[in-house]
Amino acid sequence: MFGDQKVCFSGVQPSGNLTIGNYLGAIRNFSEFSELYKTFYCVVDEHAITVRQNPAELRRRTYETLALYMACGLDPEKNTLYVQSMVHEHAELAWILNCYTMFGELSRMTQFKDKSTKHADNVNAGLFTYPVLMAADILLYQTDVVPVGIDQKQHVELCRDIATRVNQIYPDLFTIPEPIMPKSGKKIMSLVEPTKKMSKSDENTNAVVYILDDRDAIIRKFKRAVTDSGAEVRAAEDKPGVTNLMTVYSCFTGKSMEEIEREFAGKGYGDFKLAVGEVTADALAPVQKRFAELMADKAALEAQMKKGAEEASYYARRTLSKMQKKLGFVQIH
Ligand code: ATP
Ligand code: LTN
Repeated sequence: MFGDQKVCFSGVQPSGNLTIGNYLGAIRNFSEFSELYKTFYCVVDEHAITVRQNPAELRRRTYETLALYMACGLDPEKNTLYVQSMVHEHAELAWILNCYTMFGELSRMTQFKDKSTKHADNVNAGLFTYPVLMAADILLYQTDVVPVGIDQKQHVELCRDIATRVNQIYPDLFTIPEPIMPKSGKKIMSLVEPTKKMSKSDENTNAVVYILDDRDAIIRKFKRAVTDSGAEVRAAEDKPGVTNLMTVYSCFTGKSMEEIEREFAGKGYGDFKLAVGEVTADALAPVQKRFAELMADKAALEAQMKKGAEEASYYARRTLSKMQKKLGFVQIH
């Protein structure tokens, strides 16, 4: 809460081309909070450098992620859209919160375990303290709700633990946030290994449908998607491939799993996969069109970054300075 207004915060890393997992699990759901909440949506470039990035690509993707926020329906007049590194309070609060986070807690984070296995040559301290920076992002804005996919739930829970610990020493300093996940789409799976999360950093581009993929690529990837033995379009635990495609179809059409089963009864996987590709391409076409228009005006995106950072700083500064004062840091105005 800031004053009497509830706050919603979320972030996406500019660490690769955004996927339909990012879209269905997170970004698509952001706009539903715009009316009732004060909303902050951040492009978290400081999180992205926990794995090596090419600077030119990181810069380009930062513009693209901001443009995608807007192309997915976030109006910059109703939402604060900005880039994390342009608001220095994030890194400053993260340092302070590091001193209130336990080594053991961070060691238990599954994302750290996964990423340190995947990037075994670069298990840097930033990868380890990544969730602390994320806690700083959230707590700086006295956030009530954090819309995320299920893979981020553990990080939001750690953020709650950190905030509770700080509040025990300095009462009411932070609002305790709640993770919010969509009913359907909180974990879209890889098209090649449907027991693994679809991830924008997957090297196999056939496993991933990107928001910006063209119609042919989308249809081709779904046609090639790994399905299970049998030929029935039916959701089941032992049919992760088909179940995942049904989830995507359900997210884009609003139909329930039962309705989908009925619709494709007696039809083979081929017809079904084509239908999933078509609804996905149809849903993404307007986002792609708007994205292209926004990317054509770099100056407008930069003006938006500047405005967003100024808005965010106003709130971030208030929380940071409250924390610093409690800690005993000298403040001279
Ligand atoms: P990376 O592969 O680089 O770790 P990522 O694809 O997991 O990245 P993030 O920037 O870490 O993407 O995530 C942005 C948001 O998208 C988060 O809220 C995350 O939970 C959500 N998300 C990411 N992948 C999926 C997925 N496959 N299904 C549902 N939600 C997802
Ligand atoms: N860790 C998140 C991105 C992220 C985030 C946040 C999400 C950084 N800071 C604050 C919600 C709130 C991820 O998706 N990997």
